[in-house]
Amino acid sequence: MTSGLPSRIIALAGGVGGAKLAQGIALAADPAALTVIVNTADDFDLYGLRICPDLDTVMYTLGGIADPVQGWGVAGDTTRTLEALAAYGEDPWFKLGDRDFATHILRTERLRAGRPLSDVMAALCGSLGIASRILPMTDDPVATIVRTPDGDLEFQEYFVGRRQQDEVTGFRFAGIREAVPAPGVLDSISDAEVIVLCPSNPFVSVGPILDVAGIREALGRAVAPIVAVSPIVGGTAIKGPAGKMLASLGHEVSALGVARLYAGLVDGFVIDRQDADLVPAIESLGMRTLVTEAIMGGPEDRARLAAETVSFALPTIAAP
Ligand code: FO1
Repeated sequence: MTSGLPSRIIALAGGVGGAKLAQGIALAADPAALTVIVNTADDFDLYGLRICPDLDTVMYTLGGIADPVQGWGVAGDTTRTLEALAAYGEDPWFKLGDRDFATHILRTERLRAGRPLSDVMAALCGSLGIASRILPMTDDPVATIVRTPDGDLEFQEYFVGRRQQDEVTGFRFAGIREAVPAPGVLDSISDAEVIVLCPSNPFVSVGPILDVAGIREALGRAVAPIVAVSPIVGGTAIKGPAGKMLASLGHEVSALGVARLYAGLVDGFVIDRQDADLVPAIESLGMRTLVTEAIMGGPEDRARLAAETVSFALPTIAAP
């Protein structure tokens, strides 16, 4: 491998933050070396279509067509379809662009024809020229339900509809007990040379992936070192509600708070320079630390963090 990075790298990812690091890995290593296992518990139905936000965010990002500002959706997309829906009196609360609609239409048609989600996504990714493998955590329907003082909310109602304002008192992943890993998920974990938990929300992005039957156990058995990148920098989530969730669920809102959630699972933890004072406490959990610039800007920055993260993971391969 010319990059010097391994040829079998696994990333566990949610949406925007996960997609950025996954893109960094694809840029720093051979794109074909990367398999991304993606959360599907944010998936839902809208206008009769199956929407898979995290899978699409990873697909558009690795395909180089993601909106660079939002991180989700397609760059330069128009909203004529939503405008037409609004003219019929609909409230287009979830912003689906016109090109994005094409993804949902085709996916829904193919799912209705009986094809599994993993197969449908592989075909869509192939059409976009993506050399990395993007796997849903499961082909089975799983839905995050967010518990709040006002009652249970479907994930996108909480996240987009109510702008993450509600206090979160817990979660439930409906369907998780019946879900089995998508084809390739367990094999890719056991074959991996390095496994990276992306800087995604530990509760609602990485959490559901770990809860699919057999995945946590496969990670426990994996010969590859497992490293996580903190989604919390300087006591604040880089993006999204992870900080608020840590607080309301009684955890410390810091990289240490996230490291505690991953204790026993990961061998290493990557944190930002701002959090360097947390190194002794994190290492006391039984993991090594890498202190670096953990906030990613553009592709060069993503590739830099990815290369540092994968290289940091590697010494444990050689460890006796
Ligand atoms: N996030 C928003 O905050 N508002 C939106 O209207 C929105 C639309 C959307 C459409 C397609 C898609 O793939 C993602 C979209 N997202 C939107 C992001 C998504 O809700 C979240 O990033 C994830 O579910 C959390 O990981």
